[in-house]
Amino acid sequence: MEDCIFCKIIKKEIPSTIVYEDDSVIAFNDVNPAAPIHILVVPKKHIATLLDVTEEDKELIAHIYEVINQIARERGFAENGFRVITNCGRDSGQEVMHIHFHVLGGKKLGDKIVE
Ligand code: DGP
Repeated sequence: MEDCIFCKIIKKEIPSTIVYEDDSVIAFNDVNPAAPIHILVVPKKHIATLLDVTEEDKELIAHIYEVINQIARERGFAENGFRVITNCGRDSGQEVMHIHFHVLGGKKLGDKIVE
């Protein structure tokens, strides 16, 4: 999608620190990290929000969790643990309208998921 910042990252029109890429998924470091490890895992297909996921995306969504699993093991933070967050819509504070999975770790995260 033309005005989508993550589509521009996928097309390499905007630079990012890519940590994983295949035909359907890209993962890169968040520009504004909230933890020592803060990776965004993003499908290359433009899906605006979690509410726009359909039956035809089920393999893609499952694949995203495989990718997260792989990244966590390869980058050495699987054992200590991590958190995966997908914001959806206004109350969540979703800023980028291209579905993405925040992978957070590298320290003991707060006990509360929401403030
Ligand atoms: P969300 O609030 O869930 O929509 O999170 C969007 C995240 O995307 C936020 O943590 C900052 C990150 N982000 C926004 N623009 C860019 C960018 O141009 N590059 C990178 N690497 N991350 C970005």
